Amino acid sequence: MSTLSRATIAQLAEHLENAELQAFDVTKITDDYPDMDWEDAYDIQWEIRSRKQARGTKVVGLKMGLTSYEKMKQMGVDVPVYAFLADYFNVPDGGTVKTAELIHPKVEAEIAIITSKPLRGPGCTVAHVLAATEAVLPAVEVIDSRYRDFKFDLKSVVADNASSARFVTGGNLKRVDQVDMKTLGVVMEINGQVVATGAGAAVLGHPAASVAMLANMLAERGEEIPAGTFIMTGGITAAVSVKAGDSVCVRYQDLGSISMTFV
Ligand code: OOG
Ligand code: MG
Repeated sequence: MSTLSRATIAQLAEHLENAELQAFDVTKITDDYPDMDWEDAYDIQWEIRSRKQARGTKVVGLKMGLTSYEKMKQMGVDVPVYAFLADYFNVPDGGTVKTAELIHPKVEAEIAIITSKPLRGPGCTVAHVLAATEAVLPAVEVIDSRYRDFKFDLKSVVADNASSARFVTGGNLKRVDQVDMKTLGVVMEINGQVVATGAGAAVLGHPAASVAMLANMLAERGEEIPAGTFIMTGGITAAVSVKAGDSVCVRYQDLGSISMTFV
């Protein structure tokens, strides 16, 4: 059940998308719409997605967020969320991220998969996800909440496309039977210093559980995960703030490393 009118959803989508495109921060939308519900929040996110697609932007993947206890603790929330990845979010491995286009970026080490078959909930499990995983690969997400000081609640962050801003992928692509996503270790370095470490199990016990949850959440809107979808399963550690001049390198057990420089 949604509570907001179509006109309000369209207006909030435009407001949040402008904040993203022009890199200015805004107050959280639940301050003005305290009664908005989950469906309203996802309606706004899907409206932002439609606005981008209408301009020719391609959706190149999906992501889960707030899937690790570190992240939930950092942000003071308790339920995972999903969002979409647009083509222009993608930065090549070893590339540069322009901080002038962002508000207050943070980096996250994630494990990503590419599906080989469609996944449809409800009732999607880790087993279904493993059987439908074409490949496992490393990814680093650059998040950039449009909300002032990264202060938000779950509905506000869902509407804001879960803070999605940029992502880098690359490294080595492995078949699902060649890696153990659960014990897979990651080491994040900024300017050569280790700033965070973790393992795949930080993500809901197993990164594939995050994808199963995505399929089950999409099912509530009658949507599925198509075959061939790139999915980032969520930050393993708390997100780390970065600024112009920083170089980030994340090393993944068995999957190589990913790096980028902030300018
Ligand atoms: C929301 C996005 C979280 C993740 O991987 O947990 C996310 C936020 O923390 O701003 O992408
Ligand atoms: Mg993330």
